[in-house]
This record gives sequence, structure tokens and C-alpha cells, in this order.
Amino acid sequence: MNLSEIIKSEYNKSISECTNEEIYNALLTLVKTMAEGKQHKNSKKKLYYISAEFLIGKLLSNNLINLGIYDDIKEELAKNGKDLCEIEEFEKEPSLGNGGLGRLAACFLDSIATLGLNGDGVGLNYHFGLFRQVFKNNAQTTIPDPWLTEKSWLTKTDVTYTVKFRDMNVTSRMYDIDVTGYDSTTNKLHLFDIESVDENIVEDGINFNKEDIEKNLTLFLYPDDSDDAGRILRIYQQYFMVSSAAQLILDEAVEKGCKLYDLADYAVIQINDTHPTMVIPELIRLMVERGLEMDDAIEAVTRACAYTNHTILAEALEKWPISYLKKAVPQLIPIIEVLDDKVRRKYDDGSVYIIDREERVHMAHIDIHYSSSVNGVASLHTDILKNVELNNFYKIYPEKFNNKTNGITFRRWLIHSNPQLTELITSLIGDGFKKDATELEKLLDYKDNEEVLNKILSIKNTKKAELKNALMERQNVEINENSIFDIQIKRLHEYKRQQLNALYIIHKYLEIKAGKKPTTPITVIFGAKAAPAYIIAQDIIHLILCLQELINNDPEVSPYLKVVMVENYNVTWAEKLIPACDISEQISLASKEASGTGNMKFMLNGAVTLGTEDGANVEIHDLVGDDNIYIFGDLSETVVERYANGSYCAAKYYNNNPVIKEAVDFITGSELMSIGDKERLERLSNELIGKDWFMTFPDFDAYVKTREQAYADYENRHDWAKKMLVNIAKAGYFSSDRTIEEYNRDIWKLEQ
Ligand code: 26Y
Repeated sequence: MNLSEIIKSEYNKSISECTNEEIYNALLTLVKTMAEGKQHKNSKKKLYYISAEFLIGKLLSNNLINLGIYDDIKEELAKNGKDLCEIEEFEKEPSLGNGGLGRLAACFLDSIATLGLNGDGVGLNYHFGLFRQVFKNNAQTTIPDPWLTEKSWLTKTDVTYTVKFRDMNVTSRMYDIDVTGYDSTTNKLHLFDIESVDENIVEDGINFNKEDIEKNLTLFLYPDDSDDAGRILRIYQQYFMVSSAAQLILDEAVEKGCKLYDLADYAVIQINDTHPTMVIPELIRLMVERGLEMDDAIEAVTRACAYTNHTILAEALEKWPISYLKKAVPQLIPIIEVLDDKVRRKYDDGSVYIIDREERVHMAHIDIHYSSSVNGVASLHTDILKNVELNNFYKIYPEKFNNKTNGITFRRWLIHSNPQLTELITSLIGDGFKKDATELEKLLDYKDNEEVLNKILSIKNTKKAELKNALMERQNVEINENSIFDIQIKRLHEYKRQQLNALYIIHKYLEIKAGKKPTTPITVIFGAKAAPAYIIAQDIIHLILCLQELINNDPEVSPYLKVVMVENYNVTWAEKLIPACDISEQISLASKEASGTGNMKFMLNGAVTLGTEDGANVEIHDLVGDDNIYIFGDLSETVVERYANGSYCAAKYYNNNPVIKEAVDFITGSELMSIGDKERLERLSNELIGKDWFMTFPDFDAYVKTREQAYADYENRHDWAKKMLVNIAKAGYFSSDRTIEEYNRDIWKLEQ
């Protein structure tokens, strides 16, 4: 059936007579029907990508593109006086992830389907996902973000399992979302849920009774875990996810004739960070229950599992107290004790044990001992894991460790979000790059072609104008489309150093006040959510919002410098911000950002990176060369060393560097204090002077200097356009198709 036939049968109308909502619903039906016809044939071995997060974003355009009907539908609608972009507005964005890790999982699903691999995602059907951010009095407040509408991408299935907790049994039900591959087969994202969840228990903001598990189990993504009840709820969530997944995996394998011991011939399980780690003991438990010997079950599961590490930050490495596990899932404890015991018998080194002296279970240690692959997400990150962070494990299992540099799907981050650039590229080098992204290198032939360079600049201007309009429409903020768009969008975290960017803004503001005006005006744009329990992160948001108010209301400065923080930064915002960006801020403290993936999206859209030698920035630098990136700051070895010998003293920098002192003092000076909250600004200032744990001060001078250099170079439009072109041409390496091919070649070994 085509669109008008569906509309005829569902509404008994023609396209032009329908509301946008009716057309949206009809498109849902169309996509689902087409996707159904392209289901993967389900070969013997299957990948299960288990993740607590899938930050999929809106799906309509992406599905239309992947099914190859985007242009036709757009045209058909236009003929009937309808605008596809307006219809898209009806779709609610499912915010089923925090940031990088969740968005990576979504890009991976797209590439797995596109490459025709037999692989499904498995996660949770959070009713509210991540909170919606609302700014009030220059601070972040949080409210629920409902996305489940009566008609949606979600299909209720008949698949149910019993999940046993200490105090109750619940029934999990599987809901499916089709994952359409680009000109390829369709896979599934399986999201588990329970019927008893009650959205009405949410009161003021995002608070709810954390103890009522039957009503709150899948209510929110990662509910606040600053208290015990929140942490225990997270264990319930994780076990609910992995017990459902484990039962699905075993059922599907057995159905294909698998003897449990041979599980690895039928299933490979990718564990996305430690959040799904309990799938290991759960699978072992289920296999023993179904008659396998414990040792055989452990071997079979170890062969089938693979673990991806996304962070070296200690606070993000999960360690669950045994006492918590006892409260929720006591049945796993004997298994975990066996796993720990085996390690203790073999190794003296207490740092590799699973249960530590404080009776906490180190989830990553389970993953490393009982999986057959451990990977980092960028080359530098994997090196740090091998040589520093997980060195004791690397010495035991050198063969398990491998690198898989992250990637992004070009279907969403180029074809969908930047059709103008896509069209230009296609007109120059054909559309082979859509299947083989390395073909983008052919663009290098046009490096000195004036006409092409001008077109690249003109597309950037178009995208900047589009962003200007979106900001006006959504936030009633006016920006100058002829200014430099300097953008930092990512979760708010001290290691990502939004505070360093803010210190630069203060410095620039003071310079302009003193009469030193930038040649081209600058618009600094932020987008960031902060975890509700992360106080300093909230303080940094507060500082940025206060700066926004101060500067934008200062007629002396605002023609030259503007600060804008987008409210409720999410995938939909990213799709508008990234194509409009001139300078991409990737300024994490070297060694701390495992990879970053925003950096890749910006580069692909012709933004030039201003960044440290951290995460995948290192690989971007290698690819584009010194002339096409702005690198500054201390190297990771220096940073690692400085942490190790405890030699860093922020106050010394503050006292000895007048430029730093001036900028920091401004935070608690009269201008900002009259706008902002005394407690917040003072706390932040004290934190910087007294600790500055992520070492913004040592990098400050280099940051200012390099940023000024980038702004100066921007003035030469021809040379700048060349940098843009080189960035686009070299971005092919960061296609998630490449990443997934590597996962499959080295770890999954699925037939293609
Ligand atoms: C357990 C809980 C506190 C937790 C929740 C979410 C811990 C971690 C996370 C999310 C981590 C995350 O998003 N990591 C990012 O993964 C990206 C994909 O690999 C990387 O590009 C990015 O550098 C890393 O910070």
C-alpha cells in the first residue's frame, strides 16, 4: 500500500484533507509495513547488543531515508500542500539515553542493519526517559518528558517472561521498534517493560516514591542514584533488563537447535558498559537451572560475551555492595561468589578480584574475567586502559583487549541533518559515499576549487540562518547569523570543561569592555543537561546562564559577543546545531574523554575542531593534519603523571596568573552577583581555586591563544573553507559502518 491508500483506508480522506497528525500516523503505518517486508532472515548466529540506553532520536525521517522513500514522500506531500518538516514536529523524541553511550548504541543499530548483520538491540522501555530541562531564574529545573503516544514506533509483542526478585515476581513484556537499514534489511530494538508501571506516581518535578518498584521500575532512565533507594532501584532495573534479555537469548538459541554449551555458536552478547553486566551471572544461573554443570555454563557464557568500556572515571565504574544485591536479586550472589572464588584461586593480585574487602562487587571485573573481548572506544582510550587503568587485567589477558574507535551514522548526521551539503557532495563525487564513507576523500580533488569552496561556505550560511530561525522560534533569542558560531554541546561534566569555555567568555567580555573588539562577532552556544544530583554541574549551568543574561543585556558588548544556552538540549537540537557550527569545542581534560562522538558529527558537517589531544580528537588530528584543527593543552601523559604524584595546586595558578585571577574573580564580582545566586557562584569559585580537579588553569593560556588563532584564521574565508573541506573529506573514517565492520571482523563474526 502507498501513502494515499493507507490514508484512504485509515481516514477515508485524501492527503490534502488530512491533518498533519493524521499524515504522521499514516506514515507510521507505511514505514512499519515496509519494514516488516524486509525482516532479517535470522541466520544461525545472532548479536544481542544490550544497553541501558538507546538514544534513538526521532525516527520518521531516518526511516524514510533508509527505506529509500524520503524524496518521494516529501514530494507527494508537497504536491498536496503538506510539509514533511511540519509533520515531523508531531513526533516526540524518545530520550532513552543520557548522551554519548546511548547515542552510540543508536548509531550502531543503524549500521548493523545497514550492513545486513543479524543483530538486535535489547534495553528498557522507560516511560519518561531522561528528564526535560527547563531554565528558571538562570538555573536548571527538571520535569518528566513523556514520549509514549497512542500511536508510535513501538509494537507490543506476545513475548513475556517472568523475572524473579527477592520480594516479588514480575512479568516482563517485550515491545519492538523496527530498525531499518539503509537500502538493506530490518532488525529490531527490543524494549522490555512491565504493565504495572504508574506514571501518576510522579510528583513535583521528577520525584516519585523510589520504593514502589512495581509502579516505578521502568518509569525513568537512571533515576537519581544519590540515595540508597535510587541505587537499589537501579539494580532492579538492570536485573529486569538482563533477565529478560537472557531468557530471550536462550529461547531463540534453543529454538534454532542450540545445545546450551554451544551458546557462542548462536549468540554473541555485547555488553555496553557495565550496566548490563548482570547478564553474565544470570545466563550462568539459567543454564545451571536448565541442567548444565556450573563450569560448563561459565565457559559457554564467557565465550558468548564481549564488553565495551566507555570511561576511565572512577565514579562511573559500577560497584554494587553485596548487601544491595541481596535485597533485590539474592539468587545471583552464589554465582558471583563462584566467579570471585575462581579468580582468587588463580591470582594473588587483590586488584583483580570481583568482590573487594568492603564487600562490593566490581561489575567491570566480572566483564573482563568472564567475556572474551574487552574494548575501548578510541585509540588513546584503549591505550590508557591497557597501560594504566586496567593494566593488571591486560597483563593477565592481553589477547582480550582491543580497540574499536567509535563512529556515527552518516544517514542521520549528514543525509538527514544536512541535505544541502549531501546534495553538493553528491553532485561532485556521486553517491558512493553513502555506502562507502571513505569515498568522501575524493572531495580533496576540489581543495583549490574556488566555486566548490564558495558553495561550502554558502551552505554553512544557510544552516546558520536555519539555526537562527529555530532559536528565535523556540527560545525567542536573536543571534547574528554573520557571527562566528562557536559551539559546545554535550552533557555537563567537569571533565568536559564547560567551565573553561565560560572562563574564556569572561576574559573576552572584559577585553571588549576594555575596547578590544573582535573583527567578526562571536556567538558562543551551549547545550547541556546536568545530572540532578551533580551540584557543581548545576553551578556551571548557572554561571553560563548568568553570563548569557549579563552579556546579552550589555549594549557595549552584545554586538560583538553573545552567549546562548539552548534549553533541553537533545538529539533534535543537535541535528540543527551541528550543521550550523563553525568551531567545535572539544576541550576535555586529556585522558578523560574516552572518545567523544559529537566531535565526529561536527567534522563531517564542516566545523573545525578546537580541542585537546583527548579521545577521538587524537585520531581526527592525525587524519586532518595540523593545519585543519586547533589543538591545545597538556598531553594525557602529563595529566596522568600530575594526578599520580598529586602535584597539582590550582591556587598557585590562580595567584600567579593575573589573567586567570581576573576571570575567576569575575564569577563572584558585583556584575554576576547582582544577577545570580550567591551560594552557587561562590561554591563554583571556591571549587576552582581550591581544587580545579579537571585542571582548567594549566590549559587556560594555551586555550585562549589557540581560540584567538582560530578566530583570526576564520577571517580568511577562502583558507577557512579549505579547512572545512578537508574535515568533511577525512570524516569517512568515523562512519559507524566502519566501526561495526571492525566489531564484526574481530568479535562478533556474524555472516554478512
Ligand atoms: C552508571 C551511571 C553512573 C552511568 C550512566 C551513564 C555511567 C556512565 C554513563 C554514560 C557514559 C557515556 O555516555 N560515556 C561516553 O560514551 C561515549 C561512547 O563511547 C564516548 O564517546 C564518550 O567519550 C563517553 O563519555
